Amino acid sequence: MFVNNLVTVDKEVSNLINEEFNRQKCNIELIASENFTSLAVRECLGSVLTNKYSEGRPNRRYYGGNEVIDKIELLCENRALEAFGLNSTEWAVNVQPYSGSPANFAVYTGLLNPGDRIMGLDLPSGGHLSHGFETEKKKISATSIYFQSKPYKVNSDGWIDYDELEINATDFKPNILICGASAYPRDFDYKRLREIADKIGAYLMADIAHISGLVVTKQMNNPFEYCDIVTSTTHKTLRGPRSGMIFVKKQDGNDRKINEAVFPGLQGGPHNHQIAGLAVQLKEVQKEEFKEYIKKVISNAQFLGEELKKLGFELSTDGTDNHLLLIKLKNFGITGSKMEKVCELVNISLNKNCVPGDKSALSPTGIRIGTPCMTTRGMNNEGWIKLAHWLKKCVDICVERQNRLGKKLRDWGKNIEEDVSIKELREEIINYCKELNFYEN
Ligand code: DSN
Repeated sequence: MFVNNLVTVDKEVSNLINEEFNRQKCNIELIASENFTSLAVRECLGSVLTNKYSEGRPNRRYYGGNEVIDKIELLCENRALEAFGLNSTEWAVNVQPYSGSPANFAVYTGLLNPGDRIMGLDLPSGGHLSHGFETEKKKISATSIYFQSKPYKVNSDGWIDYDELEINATDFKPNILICGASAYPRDFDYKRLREIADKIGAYLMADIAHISGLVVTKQMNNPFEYCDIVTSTTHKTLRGPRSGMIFVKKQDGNDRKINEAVFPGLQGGPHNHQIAGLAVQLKEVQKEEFKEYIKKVISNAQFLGEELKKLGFELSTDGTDNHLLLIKLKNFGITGSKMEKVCELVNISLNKNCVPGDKSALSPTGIRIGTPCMTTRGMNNEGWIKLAHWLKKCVDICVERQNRLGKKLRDWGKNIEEDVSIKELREEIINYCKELNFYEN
């Protein structure tokens, strides 16, 4: 007989999960690509659905015993189409991708031949690795190893330069033109992108991983009006489990080609617990409460941006249309790495990020912050104002240490854990976080 309870079976892992629970609870989470799932989604993730193999498509599996799994996957597909307002005669969806990068690779694998061309927003301009990232010296993403890639970029103010994009696309003639980003605070001009794609005979693909919660609630432009393919992760603004989706127009047999690329091309058995969690969340996102939540995610990002500007922060594109802010730190004379480090020590999670004008992706001078997580926890205007001041305090700490100890990271960071101003700020933030909603309250 097996003992089932985690704390009995493995105290070490159980304690680590509790440790992570407390870290999340006592921390201001500003990673723009994260969120806190609902208990309902987590119940699916910890369910018996993880036990089942179901390679293949619903009702056409390579294993027996899938009568329930078929119903779950079909429910998830139907809800995905319904949530995004899509007609099943025109669009198909595959909910089996393990996450966003595998979803994107499956699209290229299904629709292209090795060596064909893709074009997406450059990583240092806010794009994603899986849109073909490579440096001059090295092909970094497999998407640039197996396909030829040439990026387009943002201008010095941080906006996508569509005129230059058109010139480059006309010259390079990608087979797939990709729009979508990981660190772009503005919306996309899908109509213009469609015109460019049509001019060069390319498929237009949107990767809405970051903004799918904003798209599903119609708070941003609708990529489905213009694109042939739309991919997304499901755990960011959508607030679902850690998974991926591919929507594809039923033209040229593309739905079949992409299904075959997902399995047997690239993946094995679908993660059925994730698919069930996604189905639950796709029901949730159709409720008025979720729309109100997303409106708050956006207004909180805009509110925080204005508060930060009052304190001397500079924002790429001077603001945001979505859930994230890209903050330039050059005017303070510090790097993103130093800011990330001090923030981490005071229990604020964010990440260093390239901003327009950065020469080296290894030493970015900006940070990226997002509002989805703390909006989920119910942070109000008073909290966002506090946060703006805390972030300014972190900048001041970085600058003070730099003046006293020098710019070199090793000198600057000497005994940083002992810094009294850091310890005091950390205490203040922990006390604040304990008052916010988390799973048990
Ligand atoms: N790593 C994610 C992000 O932080 O934007 C994208 O995949």
